[in-house]
Amino acid sequence: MRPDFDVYLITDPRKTGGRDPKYVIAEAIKGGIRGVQLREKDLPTRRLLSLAADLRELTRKAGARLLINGRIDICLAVEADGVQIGKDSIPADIARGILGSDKIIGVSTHSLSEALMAQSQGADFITLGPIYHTESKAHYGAPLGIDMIKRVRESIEIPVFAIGGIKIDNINPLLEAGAYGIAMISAIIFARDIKDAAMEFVSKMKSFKERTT
Ligand code: TZP
Repeated sequence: MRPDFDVYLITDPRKTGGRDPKYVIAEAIKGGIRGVQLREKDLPTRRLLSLAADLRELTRKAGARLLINGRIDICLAVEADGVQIGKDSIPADIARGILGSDKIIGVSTHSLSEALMAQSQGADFITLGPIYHTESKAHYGAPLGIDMIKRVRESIEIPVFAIGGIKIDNINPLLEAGAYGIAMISAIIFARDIKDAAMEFVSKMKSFKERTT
């Protein structure tokens, strides 16, 4: 299923400035975010399940999508909208076999070959990055740069979300290069005013799309 959101917010417990993830996501939703990925890799399963259930309630009330990083079991248990598959997760084609066509499957990619593989395995969209420098993913090495978005876009049909170092003032080149959406952690969840930061991204995205379609 094609994602019906274009600003994709990813959680990270180390980036909330000590604030409760439920508060953070609630504020982001008030600011207009309609795509959320729960990515809490260090939480024990029962705490993850409980947080996922709370976020499911929040997102459902707002008509926002909730994807769970790497955990098909949690996705099914809380009736989330889908999963985000990373290198250490169950592969996308196996996830698709389990989840069927009604769930959204996003795949995290870092190169053209990973993007091609994700599409061939039935991903609905990919995240591609880090495009810009980001502290979170310094271990991925040098940023891929804008040209990689163009190359990937020319090679695959599914939507590409640019990720890594996304800030309000650097999104236009990503969209001009063909990114369908943007995905971020710190620019929203570390913001002092989360709702305002979310609103800025959502409205900038909207005005870019209005100008170009
Ligand atoms: N994948 C590639 S870069 C990245 C992920 C999860 C981190 C993005 O974090 P930020 O704070 O938006 O740069």
